[in-house]
Amino acid sequence: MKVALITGITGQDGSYLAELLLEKGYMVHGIKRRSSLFNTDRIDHLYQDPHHPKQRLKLHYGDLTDSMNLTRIIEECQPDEIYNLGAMSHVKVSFDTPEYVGNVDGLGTLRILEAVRLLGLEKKTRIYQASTSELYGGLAENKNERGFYDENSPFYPRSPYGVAKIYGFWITKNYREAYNMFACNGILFNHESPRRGETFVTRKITRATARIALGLQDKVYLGNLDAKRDWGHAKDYVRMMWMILQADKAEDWVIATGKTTTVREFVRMSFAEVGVELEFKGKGVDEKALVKKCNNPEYQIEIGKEVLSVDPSYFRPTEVDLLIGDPTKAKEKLGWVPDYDLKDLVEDMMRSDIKLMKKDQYLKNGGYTTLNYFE
Ligand code: NAP
Ligand code: F7E
Repeated sequence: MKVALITGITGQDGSYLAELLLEKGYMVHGIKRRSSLFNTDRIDHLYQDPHHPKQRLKLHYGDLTDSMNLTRIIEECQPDEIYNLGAMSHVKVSFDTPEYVGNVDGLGTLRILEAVRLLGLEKKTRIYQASTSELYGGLAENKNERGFYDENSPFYPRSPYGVAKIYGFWITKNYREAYNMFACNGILFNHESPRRGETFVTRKITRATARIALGLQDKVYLGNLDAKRDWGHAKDYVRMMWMILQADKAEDWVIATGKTTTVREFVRMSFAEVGVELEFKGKGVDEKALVKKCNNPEYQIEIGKEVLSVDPSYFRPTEVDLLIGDPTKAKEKLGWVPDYDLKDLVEDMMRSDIKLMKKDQYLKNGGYTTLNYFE
C-alpha cells in the first residue's frame, strides 16, 4: 500500500487531496496543528473511528516551524509521497505577520526537504510543493507572447506571502538538482470550492450572497473589485497534484484555467445564482452594487437595495492586479482535464452556502436539527 503524508491536511486542498488518496487506496498521514478549538471540520467525514483496524487516515500533531517534529513524523511514516500544503495562505494577512510567514511558508519547505534527505529517503520519497501564481506578481510585461504566465515566466512577488513562497519554490528546485530528489513545484493559480476559507474573496462573496438572499445580512464590504483572477475548482487542482508525483520526471507545472475574471464579475455571477441582477454604480471607493431585479420568488430582496460597498481597509499595500495562467504543459504532458469551469464553480459554492445559511437560519429561529438535516 502506498503511503502519503500531507501537511495542511485540515485546509481546503488537504481535505480534498486526502479524499482522493484514500479513494486510490493509500494510507494517508496528515499533520494537524494543536488548536484550542476543533480544527478538523473539513476531514471529519473521513475520520469516523481512529481505532478501527481498517482506518487508513492517521493524524499527527505537528507544525512546519518544528524541524524535530517533522523529522520524527517522516521517519515514522516512511512516506512514498509528501504533499507540502501547509502554509499561512492569506496574502493580506501576510503583511501583518511577515516573519511568521517566512518561517512557515519559506523555511517550512526546507525543513521537509532536509528531513527527507537526512533520513536517507531521497530515493524513496517524492515531494510536492504547493507553489503559487502569487510568484508572478501580476506584472503585465512578464506574460508570455500569448498573454499568459507559464513555467518560463519571470517571478516578481508582491507580498510577504509571495516572497516566502518563492523561497519554497527555489529550495525545492535546488534539492531536486543538488540531491537528485523527486521534488516538484505545482504553480497553482487560485482555486476555490465550498470548503474555501471564509476570508478569501470568492467564499466571502458566496457566503454573503446567500445570507443577503435569505435576509440574514444587509450587505457585504469588499476591497479591490477590479482585481482579476484565474479561478478554478480545488477538486480539479488536487487531482493534478497527484498526477505531478506520478509523472516520469520531476518537473515544475502551472495549473490554471487560462481565463481571468474580475472580483466584480464574480459578485455578479453569485447573485445571478439566486436570481438577483445587480447594477454597479460609482467608481473606486464610492462604488456600490444595487439590486436591479429579483427573479426568484423565494428571495424577496427589495429593488434598489444596496448590497455591496467598498471598504478600503481590504486594499493591500501592494496588489496583484491580474493573474492568468497557461496550463498547456499540464494538459499535453500529463493529460489533465478540469471538470469544472467558473460557472460550475460558482454554482457549487452557492448551492453549498445557501444550504449552510438555511440551516443557520433554521437554527436561529429555534429549530432543532441533526447535522445531516439539510444534506
Ligand atoms: P488553507 O485552506 O489555508 O490551508 C492551509 C493549511 O496549512 C491548513 O491545514 C493549516 O492548518 C495549515 N497550516 C498553517 N500554518 C501551519 C503551520 N505553521 N504548520 C503546519 N500547518 C500549518 O490553504 P489551501 O487553499 O488549502 O492551500 C494549500 C496550499 O496551497 C497552501 O500552501 C497555499 O499557500 C497553496 N496555494 C493555494 C492556492 C489556492 O488558491 N487555494 C493557490 C496556490 C497555492 P489550520 O487548519 O490549523 O489553519
Ligand atoms: O484575493 C481582492 C484581493 O484573498 C483575491 C490564496 O489562496 O490565491 C489566494 O490569494 C483578490 C485580491 O486570494 C476582497 O485584493 C477584493 O486581488 O481571495 P483572495 P489571493 O490574494 O489571490 C493565491 C494563488 C494563493 O496562493 C493564496 O494562498 O480579491 N479582494 N476584496 C479581496 N480579497 C479578500 N480576501 N477580501 C476582500 O474583501
